[in-house]
Amino acid sequence: MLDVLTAPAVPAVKRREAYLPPAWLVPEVALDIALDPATTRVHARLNVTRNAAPGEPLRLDGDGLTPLAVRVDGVAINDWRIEHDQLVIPLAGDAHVVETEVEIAPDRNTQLMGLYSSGGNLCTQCEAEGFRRITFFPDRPDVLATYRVRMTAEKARYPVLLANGDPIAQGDNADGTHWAEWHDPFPKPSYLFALVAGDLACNRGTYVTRSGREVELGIWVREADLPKTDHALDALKTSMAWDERVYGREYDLDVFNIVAVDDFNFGAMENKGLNIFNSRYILADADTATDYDYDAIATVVAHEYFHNWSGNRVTCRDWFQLSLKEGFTVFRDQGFSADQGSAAVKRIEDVRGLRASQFPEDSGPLAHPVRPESYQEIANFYTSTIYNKGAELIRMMATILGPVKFRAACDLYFDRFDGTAATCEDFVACMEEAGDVDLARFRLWYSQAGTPRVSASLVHDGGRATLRLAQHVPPTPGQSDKQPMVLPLRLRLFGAETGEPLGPEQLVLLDGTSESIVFDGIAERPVLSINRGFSAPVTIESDRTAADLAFLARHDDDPFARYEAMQQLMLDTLVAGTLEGRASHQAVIDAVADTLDNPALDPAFIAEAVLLPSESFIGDQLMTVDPEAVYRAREALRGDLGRALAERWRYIYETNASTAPYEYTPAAKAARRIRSVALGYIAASGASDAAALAFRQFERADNMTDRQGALTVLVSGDSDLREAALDIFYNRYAGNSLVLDKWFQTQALSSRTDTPAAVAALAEHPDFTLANPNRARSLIGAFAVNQRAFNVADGTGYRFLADQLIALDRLNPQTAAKLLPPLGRWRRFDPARAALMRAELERIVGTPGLSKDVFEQASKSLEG
Ligand code: B3K
Ligand code: ZN
Repeated sequence: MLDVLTAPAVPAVKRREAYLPPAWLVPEVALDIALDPATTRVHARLNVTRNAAPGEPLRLDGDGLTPLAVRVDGVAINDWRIEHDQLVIPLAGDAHVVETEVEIAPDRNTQLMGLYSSGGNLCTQCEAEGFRRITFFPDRPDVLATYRVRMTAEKARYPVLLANGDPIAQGDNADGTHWAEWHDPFPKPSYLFALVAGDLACNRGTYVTRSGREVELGIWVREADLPKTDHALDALKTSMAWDERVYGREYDLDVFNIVAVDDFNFGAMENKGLNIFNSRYILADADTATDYDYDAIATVVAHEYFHNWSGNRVTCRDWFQLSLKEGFTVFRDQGFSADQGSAAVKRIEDVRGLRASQFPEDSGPLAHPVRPESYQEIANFYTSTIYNKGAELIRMMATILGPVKFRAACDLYFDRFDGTAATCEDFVACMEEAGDVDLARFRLWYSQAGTPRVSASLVHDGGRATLRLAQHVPPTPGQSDKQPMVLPLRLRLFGAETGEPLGPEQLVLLDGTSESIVFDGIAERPVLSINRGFSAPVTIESDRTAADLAFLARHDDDPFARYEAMQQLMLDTLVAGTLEGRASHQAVIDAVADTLDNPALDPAFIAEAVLLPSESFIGDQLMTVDPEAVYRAREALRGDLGRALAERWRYIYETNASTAPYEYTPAAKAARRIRSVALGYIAASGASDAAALAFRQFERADNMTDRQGALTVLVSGDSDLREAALDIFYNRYAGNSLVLDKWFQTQALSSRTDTPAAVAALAEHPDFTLANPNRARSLIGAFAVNQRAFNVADGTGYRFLADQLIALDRLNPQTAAKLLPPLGRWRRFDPARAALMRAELERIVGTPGLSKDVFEQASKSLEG
């Protein structure tokens, strides 16, 4: 007989098409919460109103909750029942007051969803479905309520009590507890609920909005971390001003608080008026944070702040619409960051990120459209497709509309849907209406998964150039036949002899399978610059020669296209080197030399342009990835570049050494960046003093950018200085968990052959723990994207990942599931590796008690 208790239950599938409006609305909520880490008592009072035909009972979601009391209109009732994790309450009238009481245990909450303890404080995370772990509620984003929250807690242990909205009242009780009441006047979905109770210090600031509202800003951290919060506070003020200037959006409450916590499943959370952040996206000083960290902090602070309009004031009708808020908000934070420094470098970084995370998603078993049709666990859909490809969709519409109409369309969207829960369709309809364009076929971007491939070939014949474009959207799981998409392609021709543009840039909307575009009056041989600024998130296959690409790397006036030409030249060389064992490196060497010698270029741009594509991205170009061959081809090219341009790298390294103390300015950042790129090439050249040079930089650095840059070089090498540097680094930062994460991560990313063994040993290190998501990701997540080490032929990398993932799933399913995708890439590898990866996926799927998060990812990875 089948044991029903242990039979693996396949989780229910939720479908977009099955959306029904809520049967009951909850215009008002009052929560009374007696906080205690072991037992917190939550009393909820909901004003509910009927929104469907009579007869429909009230259904409240609850995850792991038992009702201690249920009252309707002040009277205790017994005719409630529990059905599939829902509390079902029959209600006769059209409006009632429903009260429930539950107990929860924040200390035992290792999932970090709902109310949990972190570093001795109590905090919440509710998106997407965490509120149902705090109290019974219709936990769906289209039920918008105003919240009144009263918290009581031991005063000595939790002197600070924060929640959404504005503080109303507070007081002390005779028993050593105190209380505070907060009220949020803006109706919001439950996923935006938040509270924090803790022993926290505050970096305060003020911001006056353009209509004169004085907003009190607070960044709350452990007392000792206060000196590391100025950068985040500055970023917040800059974001507030930027959103007023660029989108006309003002802040709407009298207070805006941000709290940093150490244990957090992702980056940060945009709870109304009370953002809660992973401390890695708040804390920074020169000694502990890199330039990359400083940039990321500003971006995430801006992103969460921008959600106040794109997400909170206008929220999502259901979770299938997630990209409505996430894609748009990423697009907004990208625009913000582009305005803080080099827009060209920002675009390069964003496209590099898209190619590293979203393109593999789109070509693998977990591919899904920007607006998915179904899911088992919504937490698995906070993906690069929803966020980063979603942002590219907004960018394409902005390109098609132009800046003035795009702004008008955003205004229309915010005005029309303020205070409501909207859909992606609503957003596109606003773009159409205010932009006066037809986006009927553009909508395919929301429903079709897969990265389109565009082939471009240019024929020149007697004064006429003909550009032939054709597109193909590859099949993805569940979508075998694709229709052609609408692709906005910015393009321009350049004269091969003069190096001058042959006419202005054009925006071509390719919306059929193929199209020819004719250019007349083209006397000299034209070279094609296409998808400038990466105007469409596609892969371009062109017939441009190495000479054409080198030409564009020198003459193109679009910085992204210039970078792209260089990358394509490198990629072609590296693919040839991988497949044939050797390739001529001269064209790349000449193009790199040319770029280094060009005084007109921004050093920040040069640093990105001379970097080789990553091993993973080279692998993505191959039918079957051979990780060792990719590594060898890339090292061979790096070595040749290092030796052929040795004097230049030395010169750059010497002349960009800083004489002033650390400064986070675009110029100082660029100098550090190009210097670290130069150090990498000096090491790649095999120079005998490379390790000594890196070690000297490591020891003398007054900032983490230079220190970690040097450590990274040493850690992939085999000098004796390697261990010394690792020990010095570890001892210097023992007790600083964010920096120790870097210590783990740097080793997990090493290109040495002993990395798999080293990583397995690090998992036994006393400072390693699966309970802290940052630490788990710094070792396991980093290792799984180290193509050479993770894919070591004996399968030890795969086994390690599966072991860790199974262990982590028992504590924290969301974070475990996020680590799984590298195992799903088995189709990209040879049969032996594919079999080893599949075996680990089978082992995971067969694990008793597996979460639905990991089950969905692993089972789809086996099928797709
Ligand atoms: N909205 C949150 C992400 C929540 C993730 C839930 N699994 C942070 C953000 O995108 O701004
Ligand atoms: Zn977001």
